Amino acid sequence: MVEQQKILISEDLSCVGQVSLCASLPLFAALDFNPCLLPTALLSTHTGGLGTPSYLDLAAEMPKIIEHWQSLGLKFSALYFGYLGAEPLQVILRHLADLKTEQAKVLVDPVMADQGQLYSGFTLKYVEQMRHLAKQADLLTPNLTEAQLLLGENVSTAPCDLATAKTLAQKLTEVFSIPAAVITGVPLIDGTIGIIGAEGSLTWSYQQKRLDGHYFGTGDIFASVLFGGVLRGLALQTATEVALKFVTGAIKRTQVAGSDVRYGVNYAAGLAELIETVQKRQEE
Ligand code: PXL
Repeated sequence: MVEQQKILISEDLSCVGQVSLCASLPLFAALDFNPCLLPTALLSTHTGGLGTPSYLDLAAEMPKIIEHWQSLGLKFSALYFGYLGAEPLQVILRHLADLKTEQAKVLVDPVMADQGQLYSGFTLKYVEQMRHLAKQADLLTPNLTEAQLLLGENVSTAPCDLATAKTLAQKLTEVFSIPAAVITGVPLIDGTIGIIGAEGSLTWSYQQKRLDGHYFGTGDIFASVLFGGVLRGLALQTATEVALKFVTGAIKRTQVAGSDVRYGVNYAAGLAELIETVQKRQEE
């Protein structure tokens, strides 16, 4: 048996709703990683449609956790950053060098906005701070609104043409001097939703039919599977395809069951197939 790679996952723990840690942790474990957690906040639920959640910011605790890890000589070769919050983001920016090895791979999912609007509690100052973390990414996975905010462009939910979306993805890699970016949830002119990737001079896209409704946690699930796939050795474009298929399956299962979507999508039923797919694509 080879030793499992430890991965640092830093984002909130929303206790109900299958977003953030509640989704990333089982996904990375299923993909054969050893998940190490740096929770940024503890919430009773996510912030989308389940009333007003309790919210405990963990920024004061995070440095103590990191300090203990330093006494153990713990550093990570893979780091995943999702929903952080203003103070936790400062802690991460201050301590990133203490947390990562020299060759580490870093995914930054700059969770802060969607559909043209900042999430509640996030400000333009947060966007500015997030630009600093974006520069540290090996892979950046914003949705369209987050990409526009990071680039300081006008935020628009109007459909894009594919060429413009590809330029946007490439611009992210150039402006932040990073190897790769994947933009999710891009409404395209033909009525489909695009996932647009840029890695060096290569760009690609996947399009799918727009699925009705808003599904919480799907961005977190997508980014986790994407990063897990890449760390397992899949090409970024292949990992994008695998992650997209996994998320689409989870949404479809949830629709068929008629579940209350505020409680998240049923990704768990797709885990066995995901493990098999990643294994197979790894051997290609
Ligand atoms: O899935 C993104 C996310 C993460 N964390 C919290 C959220 C959301 C989206 O609503 O509310 C607390």
